[in-house]
This record gives sequence, C-alpha cells and structure tokens, in this order.
Amino acid sequence: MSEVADAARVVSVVRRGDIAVLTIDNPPVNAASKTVRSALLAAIREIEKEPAVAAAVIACAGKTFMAGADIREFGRPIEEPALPAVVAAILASRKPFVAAIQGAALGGGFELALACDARVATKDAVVGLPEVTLGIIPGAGGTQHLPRIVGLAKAIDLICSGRRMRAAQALELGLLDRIVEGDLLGEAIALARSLAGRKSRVSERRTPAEDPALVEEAAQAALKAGRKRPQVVAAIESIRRSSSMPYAEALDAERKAFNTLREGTEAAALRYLFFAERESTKLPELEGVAPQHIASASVIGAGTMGAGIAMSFADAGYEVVLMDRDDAAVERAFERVRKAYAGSVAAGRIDEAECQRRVARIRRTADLAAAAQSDLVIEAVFEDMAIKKEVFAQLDRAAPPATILATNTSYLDVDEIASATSRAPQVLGLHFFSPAHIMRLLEVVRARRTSPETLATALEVGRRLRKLPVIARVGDGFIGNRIYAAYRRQAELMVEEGAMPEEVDAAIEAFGFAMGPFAVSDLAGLDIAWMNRKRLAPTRDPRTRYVEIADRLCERGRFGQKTRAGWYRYPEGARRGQPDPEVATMIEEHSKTKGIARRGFTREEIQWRALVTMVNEAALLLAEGIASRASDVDLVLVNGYGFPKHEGGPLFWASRQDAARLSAEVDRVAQITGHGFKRGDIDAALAPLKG
Ligand code: T1G
Repeated sequence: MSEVADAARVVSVVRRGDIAVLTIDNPPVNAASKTVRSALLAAIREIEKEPAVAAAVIACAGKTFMAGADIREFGRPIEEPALPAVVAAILASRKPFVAAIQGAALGGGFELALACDARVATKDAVVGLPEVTLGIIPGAGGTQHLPRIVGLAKAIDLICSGRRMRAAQALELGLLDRIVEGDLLGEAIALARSLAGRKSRVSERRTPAEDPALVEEAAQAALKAGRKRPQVVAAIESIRRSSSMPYAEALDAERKAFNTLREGTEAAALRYLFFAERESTKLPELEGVAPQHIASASVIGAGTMGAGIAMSFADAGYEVVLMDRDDAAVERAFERVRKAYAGSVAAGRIDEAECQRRVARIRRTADLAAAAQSDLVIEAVFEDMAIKKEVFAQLDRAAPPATILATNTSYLDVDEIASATSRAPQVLGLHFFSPAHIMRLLEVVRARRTSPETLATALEVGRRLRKLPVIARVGDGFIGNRIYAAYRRQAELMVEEGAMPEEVDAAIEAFGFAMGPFAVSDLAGLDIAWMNRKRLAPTRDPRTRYVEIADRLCERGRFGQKTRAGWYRYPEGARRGQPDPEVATMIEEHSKTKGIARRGFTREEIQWRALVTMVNEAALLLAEGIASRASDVDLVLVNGYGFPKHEGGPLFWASRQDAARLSAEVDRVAQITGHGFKRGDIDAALAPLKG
C-alpha cells in the first residue's frame, strides 16, 4: 500500500461545517506510529491553509484515544516526523484544537491532547503520562506542558508515579474542560466552534509560582517511591526546567533526556516486560477457545492465603464464598478481611461505600457442599497431598458438573490432586502469591488433562482479577518456586563455603532485589521450607551437597521474624534483621565439621553465582516445557520474587551478558555444586531474546 493510502487509512479528515475533524484509526490502541505521525502532521498543515476551517477536533476511532507513541519503534532510531513535530504544529496553528478523549489518552496521546486548546472526555476515560514505567520520560512536551497547568509539585507526582487519572480527577486538576455523558464528538465540535478565533497555547502559559519547599517535598517523595531510578531523576529535572529555563531550550533538553533513556538498558528491559505481559496468556491451542462464564467463586480454607484470595474475588466484583471446617475459623478470617478493608478506607484506597460493597460480596460457611455450588472453587488448605485429595474428592461429589476445581498449592503435583476427582479436565492450579489480594502474579498451572476451555476460563478470571496470569505446567515448584529453590540453595552453599547471610543479602540487594534470600526466608518463615525438606529427605541423594544450617536453626525454634530469630535476630521494634553472632558461630562450626576451609566472597561473585543458578534452572524448566517461553519466566521472577524490574528478569539479564562469561560461570557453579547439578541449554533458552 502506498504511503499516501497508508496515511489516509490511519488519519481521516472530515469537515463538519467550519470544523475539521481529524480521526486517527490505527488499531488496536491508535499508537502514534510513524504513519500516524506523518499523516497527522500533513492534515494539520492542510487545514491550516483552509480559510473555511475555523477550528479542529482530534478524535480516535475504536475503544481508545491514542495510547501513546508506538513502543515497538523504541528499539531503533525514531523516524521523522517525531511526535514533538506534531505537537509543535498544533501549538503553532492559528486555529484552536479540541481533543475528544474516550478510553485511554496515555503518554504521547495525552501530550497530543495537552497541546490542544481544550479537552473533552467520556466519564470512564483515563489520562496520564506513564512513561517512567517504560524507563523513559515524556518526550513530546509532557514535562513542560503538564506543570504549566497543574504546577510543579503535582506534575512531579503525576509524571514520576506514572499514575493514570480517571476523567473526574483530571477535570478537577484542570486537565480536562468537560466530561461528556452522551455525544463525545458532537460536544467536542461545539466546543471547538465556541473557541474559533481564540487560540490558547499551553506553551505560552507560565508554570504557576509555588512554595519551593512543597516542590522539594514532592521531589523527595517521588525519588523515594521511584527508588531514585534514572528516569525519575530525569523527569524531576525536566519538570523543574519548565519554570527555570526558556521554553524551547527546556523542550529540547526534555527530548535529549528522553532519547538517552530510551536507548538505555533499563528502558529495553521494561519494554520487554511490557510486551511479555501481553504475550503471557497467548497459546496457539487457545485460539478461538471460549472461556466458560464464571459468576461466582468459592475458597476452601480460610487461612491467610484463603482470605486473601476471597478478597481478590470480592475486589473484582465476584460473589465469593469463604469456607472453613468450622464457623469460628471462618469468622476469624472474616474479621481479618474486614480489618484489611477498613485499612484500605483509612489509607484512602477505597471509600466506605466500596468497602461495604466488597465485604457484602463475601459469604461464609462451614458447609463444604454448599461452597461447592459456585462456578469456580479454589482450594487453599494445608499443603498436604492426602488432605488435598480428600477435599477434592468431596468437592467433586458435591459440585455441579460444570464447576471448575482449582488448587492453590505452591508446589504439589496437580495431576495427582486431579486424580482424586472424576473431572480432571476441569482441574488446574491457581497459584496465588502472598498477600493474595495485593500480589499481581498468578501462576496458572495446567495439569496433564486440563482442558483448553478450563485453561481459557482460568486466564479470563485472572485478567478480571487484574492479576498477571502466567501459564506453567506441573513440576515441583512450577516456575517460580523451582527457580527460587535453586537460588536459595546456592545462597546456602555460599554460606557454607565462607560468606555470611548478611553478605549474600547485601550483594543481592545491591543488584536490585528488594530483599536478599535470607531476609526473605525469615519473612516467609523457615518452618514451611523445613517441612518440605523433611518431605523430600527420604528421596534425597546422599551424594548431593546438602547444607544443614537451616535445619539446625529450625531445630532451635528459629523460624524467622515470627519467632524474632532465624538467619537474623529481630530485637523488639527492629524493622530489619540484625546479624546474630550465635548464627555466625553455628555457620563457622558447621563448615569446620564438614572440613570446609571458609573463604572470602566478592559481591560480584555472589551475584553471578546466584544469577546464573537462576538462569540455568530456567533453561532446564523451559526445556521440560514447564514454562512456554523465556519471557514468562522473567515475568514470574519479576512479579513474584522481587527480581529487579529494571533488569528485565534473569533470562533478559543473561541475554545481555557476554555468552562466554555466562557459560564459564555456569561451568563454575556446576563444578562447585557437584553431584546432581544439571546443566541447562542456556543458548537455547536465550535464543528468542537474542533474535
Ligand atoms: N505501542 C505499541 N503497541 C501497544 C501500545 C503502544 N503504546 N499500547 C498497547 N499496545 C498493543 C499491545 O502490545 C497489545 O498488542 C495491544 O496493543 C492491546 O494492548 C512520546 C514516549 C492502552 C491501556 O504506556 O497501557 O508515549 O498483544 O492488551 O488491556 O512521551 O495497552 O494485541 O499484539 O494492553 O485494552 C506510553 C501502554 C507510551 C500505554 C489498553 N503509553 N498501553 O489496554 O490492551 S510511551 C503507554 C497500555 C510514550 C511519549 C512516550 C494499554 C492500554 P497485542 P493491551 P488493553
């Protein structure tokens, strides 16, 4: 198709009397691709020459306004005209422009709207500048135009958080001129007509004067929340320039900062994760498979996980039943749920009315057969195979034929659990992460006989819960726990060889994890993994290296934070664990007993050993088909295990390392770990990322 035809396809211009309506039509989200930019610029220049045109409206076809620049173009030099040229053309025009916003006006889409003289939107529209979530800053005037409307402090808050605003909030901030209930385009045309002959340019507004202390406070809060990431630092600097530097210079500096960040590794990692999230639920065998309609859900087991899962469903608007073996247990859990919702009201996350709506959606019962009547039943009882199989057998007998049964097990064999029922095609794993009503990640565990309909239904439910569903096959620990177990074991081997827990944690945190493996173990509780080790002990190969230190800690009742002692000790009121000389002595004696001469570790060595262990385990489970693609593994580690987002996940990180070094480091870990270490085909695992 010729460029002209292409341009006409994505941007059409229709005259409504003296108003020109420019409509962008570039499915699925009207991204500002090169073709859209060229066509828009040509159209703006065209109507500029049209004396009969008094004003213009920019609108988008489909369910959303422009959702920003075309992120797919970011990995290569941006072709001209770039979006700033389109923004500049609107501002330079003598004719007023009105943006008509439905769905999402995000990033470059909102920058385009900000360049217009006025903006109208539907009430469910969202607007925002989420660029920092992609490792960049707004690059088409956002850091110069937004502060001119909302002030420096607010602009810092909105741009550095990347927060999306509902239309009502945007109207309050003066970012919208009207919210339209009915005919969006009609209202936009009427407003444009009323502005004819009067051009107002945001670029000519001055950034409102503000108490510097308030601006500084906003900057410090943004740096803290944004962990001082380079894009947050650059955003604050650029926003500040909107009041300290001439407009054209500040705009130029914004673009330079945008391009520098765009070409950086952090932006590449965050782009990779953006598209990985959109790929994670796609499987060829699910194409055209219609999900079952799920109106109600039940959760069996009202422990911490069960209560959190019930809240997730209530938050998403589902009627949900919470069941436990006796009324007292269910009521205790329900009290915890009420308290959690009251906390959300107090924190301003939801209002009282919404709190009451969510609480009212959660019914309680001690009757399993009654709970089995929902469309979807999720079991979250004690991690014991016999107990789970008994529960599934009872549910299978009581539930209607169409009901889907799911287990929240975090490592047990879902095929074996399914074998306790007569409906294996309707059985799968839904592995939530604690706290279940907060953590986005959801491992959807597809058992051998899970049907495509059941899987498609689970993915749809996951999306409706606003979770990030990632498909895993059955295998010990699925994707996340399996990789995490290998990583934690390597960390314990390093402690046996000479490092101290606090050294390993410091190295891992320096790489970007929020917490190192020993601090995480103490937070999660050492007793859970201990039970699992005891479960595996009878089948453990005596030739494999095994570090008994954690067992010794548990035998002494040191289960972590909950007993104020684990790998660290937790004096009254201490937020972080403190190294404990008693543990240091235990570790040194342990090495001596094993005849291991303790040695020093550099931070880099600790990091590489931990990371290549993760990469190797990921390669193994990809080869076994436990995960469908490398990016799924990265999503799991980033969203469920604290792997630093700006590194993109273990496999994305590995794809950026020198292959020879990577291979040598894996060889070294193989040699040190000894018997039982299985080497994965890392080249094969990374090939899709290097394509
Ligand atoms: N560029 C390219 N593709 C995009 C895209 C974008 N900006 N946004 C979405 N897609 C694709 C996505 O990959 C998927 O593709 C399909 O559209 C549907 O998306 C200069 C530099 C708009 C709220 O950060 O938040 O502007 O999988 O599944 O759930 O300053 O998409 O079907 O092949 O997410 O309805 C800033 C990103 C860019 C917004 C719709 N903009 N998008 O959600 O659909 S940076 C953003 C979203 C920028 C300027 C800077 C969401 C959505 P496929 P989807 P959805």
